[in-house]
Amino acid sequence: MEERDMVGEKPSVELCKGVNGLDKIVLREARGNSAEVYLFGGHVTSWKNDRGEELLFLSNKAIFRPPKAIRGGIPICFPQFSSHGNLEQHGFARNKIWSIDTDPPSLVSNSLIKTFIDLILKPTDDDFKIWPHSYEFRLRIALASGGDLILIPRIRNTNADGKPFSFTFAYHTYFSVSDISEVRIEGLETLDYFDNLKERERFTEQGDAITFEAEVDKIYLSTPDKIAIIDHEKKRTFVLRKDGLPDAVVWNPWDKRAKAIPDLGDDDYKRMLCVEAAAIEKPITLKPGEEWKGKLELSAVPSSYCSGQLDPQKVLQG
Ligand code: TA6
Repeated sequence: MEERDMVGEKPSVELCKGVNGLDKIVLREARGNSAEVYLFGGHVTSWKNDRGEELLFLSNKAIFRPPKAIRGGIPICFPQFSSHGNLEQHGFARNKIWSIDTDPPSLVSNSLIKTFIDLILKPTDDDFKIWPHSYEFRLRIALASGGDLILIPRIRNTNADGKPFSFTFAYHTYFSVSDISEVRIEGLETLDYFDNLKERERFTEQGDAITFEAEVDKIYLSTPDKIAIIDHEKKRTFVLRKDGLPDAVVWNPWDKRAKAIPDLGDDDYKRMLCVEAAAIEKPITLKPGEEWKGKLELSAVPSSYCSGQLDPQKVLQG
């Protein structure tokens, strides 16, 4: 694998070649946490803690051949979530080759975070035929010193014809879990959701925490800014903190549907769970010159941290 250092001020950010020679950026934070990002899709494919444990699920059958989106990691759904519109499923951002943004406009963020990369996606002439809008989609991907993975998307309408545009958005995050039957989500109970398995009808969640024993494909609406995924067997809790992304999709294909997905192993559904910070119910509309900014911060903490002094409810409230 060919590797070279990028600019000196960011010594732990390296551009190298990944699967099939695709450009990949490796972020290494001083304490040993790391992340990998492909320019194809602006796609995070790996996030590891300081013990080298992988925290994201990536399918062994992932194809890594544009324009087929990579199965696993964090695909970006833009400008359309799922089939909620006329574009291809989940929009085109995950199918495009992004660029490194060498001179991004300043971003107010934690100045202690030194390990990050800025990417940008802009439309080509061909893209105009699919979605007739001019935009700049900037994405900062950062690793905080505690290992948190932070994603900050900024989308600007650069239309010269005075036209606004609307979009829906999701970070289709595949978390790695020990066994889906041992996992529960806290923070979504009692909320309304659209059930994709029941013609997107609207229901209200009745149970306590959300657990899994069959296929699930739901869009929870107006969700809290924090959601916890508790993995009992791994004794690990993922905490999602989000801003500007009111909805949360929960997806697990379970056995039958997993078999029908060519780039997913038959049993992979047991080891993955998608919890996706999103803006779907109310599309975001930008007038020319306007910019939308969101944020997703992912932490992985030992569950003891959540069940003792800091229980899941406290994680969500605190
Ligand atoms: O986010 C859930 C979902 O929209 C499901 O309906 C399911 O199809 C999944 O995404 C995967 O979509 P993909 O296009 O990546 O195969």
